[in-house]
This record gives sequence, C-alpha cells and structure tokens, in this order.
Amino acid sequence: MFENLSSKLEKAFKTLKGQGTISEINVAETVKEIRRALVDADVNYKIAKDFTNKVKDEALGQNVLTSVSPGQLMTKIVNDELTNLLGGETADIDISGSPAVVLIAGLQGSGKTTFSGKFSKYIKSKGRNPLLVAGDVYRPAAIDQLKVLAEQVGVDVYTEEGNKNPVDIAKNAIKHAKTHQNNVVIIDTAGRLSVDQEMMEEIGNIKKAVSPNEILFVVDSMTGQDAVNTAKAFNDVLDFDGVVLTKLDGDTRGGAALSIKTVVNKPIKFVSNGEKMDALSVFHPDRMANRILGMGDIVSLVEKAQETYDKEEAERINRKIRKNQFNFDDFLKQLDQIKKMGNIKDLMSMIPGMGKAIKDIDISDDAFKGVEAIIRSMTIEEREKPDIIDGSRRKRIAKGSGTSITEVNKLMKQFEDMRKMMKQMNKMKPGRRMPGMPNFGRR
Ligand SMILES: Nc1nc2c(ncn2[C@@H]2O[C@H](COP(=O)(O)OP(=O)(O)OP(=O)(O)O)[C@@H](O)[C@H]2O)c(=O)[nH]1
Ligand SMILES: [Mg+2]
Repeated sequence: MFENLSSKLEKAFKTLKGQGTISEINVAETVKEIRRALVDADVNYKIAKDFTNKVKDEALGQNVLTSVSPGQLMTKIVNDELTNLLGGETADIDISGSPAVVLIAGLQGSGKTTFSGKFSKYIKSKGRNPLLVAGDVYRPAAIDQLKVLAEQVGVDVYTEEGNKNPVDIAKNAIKHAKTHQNNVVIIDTAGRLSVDQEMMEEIGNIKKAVSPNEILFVVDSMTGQDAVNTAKAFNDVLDFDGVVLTKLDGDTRGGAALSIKTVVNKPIKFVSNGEKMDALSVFHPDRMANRILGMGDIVSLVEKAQETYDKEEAERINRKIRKNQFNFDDFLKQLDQIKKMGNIKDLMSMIPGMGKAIKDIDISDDAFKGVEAIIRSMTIEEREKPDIIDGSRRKRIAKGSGTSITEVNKLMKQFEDMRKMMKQMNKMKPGRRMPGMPNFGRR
C-alpha cells in the first residue's frame, strides 16, 4: 500500500541527513521533494502545495529544538500533517436507534455490495443483528450476490424479487426489520457507470424515505483523482456521512485517500483491502500516516490478531507443545489461523521497517501453498507421528502434493528443527507458555 509514496518521502528526508539544523535552504529543497512525492501519488496539486507550505512553516517555526535531528523533526512534522490530511481523528459510526439505517452509495463496481457484506459482518461482531437489503433492482444477479454474502457471513437478508422500486423496498425492509429484531438495516444500492441524474435522484429519494443514520459513500481507491471528483458529486446531492475506500490492496498510489477529506470534508470511515469478507478495517488517520512513513502499525496488527485468533485453539496447541506432541496437523491449523488474518504482505507491512524491506518481494496468500499441499498429502497417521515418514513415504508425498522430494525433505527438516527448539524451550521453562508462540487472548 502506497509503497511508492513511502519511498519517495523517505528520499525527501534523506536530503536533510547530515545537516546540523533546518534552514530556509535545506527545508525548501526537502519540501519540494515532498510535494513532488504527493503529486506523483495523484494528490491534487493545490492540496499538495498547501500541505507542504504547512510543513515548511512548522519546520522553520520549530527549529529551536536542538535535541532532534532535522530529519527526525521533519518526519514528525510530516507525520502530524499527514494525519491531519487523512482526517485527523478516527471517525465514529452511528448505529444507534432501532433500527439504525445505513445507506450504501457509490459508482458501479466500486465495491458497494462487497462492502455491505463485510460491514454486516462487522456489525454482527459488535453484537448487533443486521439486515442486508437488496436495493439494486436492475441487475438480477445483484440480489443473488447479496444473498450469497449474507449466507456466508451469517446475517439476515431482505429482497423483493420483481419489485423495481428501491424506495418501496427500503421502506418495506425497515418494517420487516422492526418485526424481526434486526437493529441495523444496511441498504445496498445500484451503481451506475458514471454520475448521472437518474441515479442521484433515486438515491436521493431513498434517503428522503428512510432518513438514514449513516450514508456511506463507497469509492474505488484505484481511481485516484476521479474518486475525489465522484465523491464531490455524490456529496453535493447526498451530503453523506463518511467514505469507504476500497481496493487498497491493489497498487493504488494513495491520491484518493490523501485528498478526499480536504475536498468533501467528510471522514474516511472504513478501508477495504481484499475481496474476502474480513478484509475490512476501521480507518485510523494516525495509523495510516505511520504506515506511509514506514513506521509500521503494530496496534492494528495486534488488534487484527485479537479479532481473528481462536483462543481455545491457541491454548490447545500450547498444551501440545508443552507435552512435545506438536504435529503436522497442528502446524496446518496454525497456518490456517495466520491466513485468516488476511493478506500476508499487508500484515507484514504493519511491522515497522518491514514494508520497505518486502516492497518488491512477491508474497502472496499462496505463500504456504506448497507446505500445505505436502501436509495434506500425508496420511492422518503420518501427520500425527512424523517419525514414521521414511524415504518411500516421502516419495509418495512429493508425488501426491505435486512438489519434489527436496521440498518434502526441506519441510521435514524445518519441522524437526522446530520441534527440537520447542523441546529445548520446554526444558528451560517448565510449565511456562512457549515464548514466541501466539498467545492472543480476546479482549
Ligand atoms: N481486490 C479487491 N477487490 C474488491 C474489493 N472490494 C470489492 N472488490 C471486487 O470488486 C468487484 C466489484 O465489487 P462489488 O461489491 O460487486 O461492487 P458494486 O459497487 O456492488 O458494483 P455494482 O453493484 O455493479 O454497482 C468484485 O469483483 C469484488 O470482489 C477490495 O477491497 N479489494
Ligand atoms: Mg452491487
């Protein structure tokens, strides 16, 4: 995410390295580079200029501090200003009332329906009982898509096949929610290829009819400045409450994220970074600024782990490790746990300094595929008692998993080393939890 911007900003700070203090001259140069980095990231020129003017004033004003180097000072200032640019504080979402109504708007293909599914899952995890409403009456497949997502995340869905009036559907859905104990109604709507009058009228009418607590505008971050223009058009008509930025897992340059708040003066509330139902995060401007500056985002990483980690499973595995019984089956389950947390590269980039280190390395979610295939080609007995895996079994496993004997040997060796390490640690700290093994409790 935003790797290019990150490395360009870092380069901009480098020009200050070795300089004793901040001066008009060296600041001017750094600021020029920062501006270029922002414009290259598709941030609107005027926003980039205002941004760097602020940074410059701050830097020259704060130059009395001698304990920090100019590079550090500049990083701090840019971090603060980036946080402001991204919206400052983390924005709340209003789901009070019974039912609360959330209306989802945006262009075609921006990710509204996917977000509706993810959002309903998020709402459910907050202990509420959401109802997903199919307000897209133009594509028959749209209703099915929402039904599938609802089923997948285990929430209720309201559809009216044959009814072509989204305003009526929305009103009926709210009635339905009241009699079915659904306390948050999420209305997915139809998108159009571009902003057009008819769509705006339709969504405006839905708004009037249901008075939503929240109107969330969904926008594809890959569309850069267009995203910002679309946001403006929607906001003029709908006066929405927040923005959902989707597809941050693609190679978006970041311009949309960095410009939208300034242009529409509405906060980004959620970001979505993948097609899976758990690829959704609450947006925190300060954490995003940290990530852009390569400072990582450990807080989000830990939260993510807490959300997805199965505590009982972790304890079960810890017990097995203490008894020196950790086997391939447990290993496979651990891999599943890690994968549940989401995109691996994205996770790793939350560790300070890591984003840059892995920028050009291709770490896909398939990273464990070979290992998994090998383990899945083992019999239950082999997984539980790896010691019985001899040469001929290895040959069979390699064939069955479509890998090679070398790869199987490598995994066996790694697994053995791991078990040895576990054994040693058990000896060192009798009865204690394994250091380095996950121990994520739920809050
Ligand atoms: N990589 C990635 N793909 C996404 C994300 N969000 C949505 N998509 C994909 O984008 C495509 C369009 O998503 P939809 O949710 O159907 O978009 P929509 O806004 O409902 O589209 P219409 O109903 O046609 O207006 C689908 O293939 C989604 O899987 C995301 O955060 N990352
Ligand atoms: Mg849709």
